[in-house]
Amino acid sequence: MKLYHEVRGCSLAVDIVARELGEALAIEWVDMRRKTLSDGSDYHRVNSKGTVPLLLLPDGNRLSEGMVISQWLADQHPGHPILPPPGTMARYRVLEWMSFIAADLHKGGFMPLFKQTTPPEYRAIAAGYVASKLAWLDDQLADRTYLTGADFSIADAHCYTIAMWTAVHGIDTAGWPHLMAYLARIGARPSVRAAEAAAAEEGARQRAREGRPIP
Ligand SMILES: N[C@@H](CCC(=O)N[C@@H](CS)C(=O)NCC(=O)O)C(=O)O
Repeated sequence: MKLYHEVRGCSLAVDIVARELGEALAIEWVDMRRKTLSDGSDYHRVNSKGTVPLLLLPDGNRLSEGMVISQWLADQHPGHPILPPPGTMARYRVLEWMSFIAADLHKGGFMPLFKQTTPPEYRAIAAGYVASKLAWLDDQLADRTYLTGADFSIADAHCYTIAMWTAVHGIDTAGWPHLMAYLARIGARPSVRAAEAAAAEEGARQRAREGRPIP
């Protein structure tokens, strides 16, 4: 299986989930500024939406949308604690978190901060929105190890990936101690360290190729 991935992209969550499950994915890095693959071809020919993640399945199907890809991967491993069985309330709780992270935190909150075209007045509104969501998240994390309790789930991979964008945007998390502890806990998982190392290596390769200094 092949994962179409971006350095610092939300596709990191899928890579983490795959590594948790012991699924060896081939990674194809997408240049999202140019929307091209390493051979220079147009990424839209793989995903007409032009977004990552996308997973190329063994039967040739292409699956997009991170929260769906992570569910598909987990469902290849029935009984794995990363996603409770279909039909159970525990599974709906995981999906409830996934929706919040994808819609509110990612698209509603961080996306305007990434866009160069966001007017400064709206940037301030988006930053306030992110802060309010993270403050709520911090509160939720006061009494639990992972989002839905004792087990690391696909929602944690997703939440970690998006919440770590605070570092990209210089958002100070010191006022949210439960969130900080949660991110440190997840960041220490071997799956996360490996997925982040792969992205960092690719980031360094890209910067070297483009003649940019490696920070
Ligand atoms: N709804 C999609 C959104 C994915 C998404 O926005 N990915 C970003 C990277 S984090 C992207 O590909 N952005 C490029 C673009 O929107 O053109 C999902 O949740 O998988």
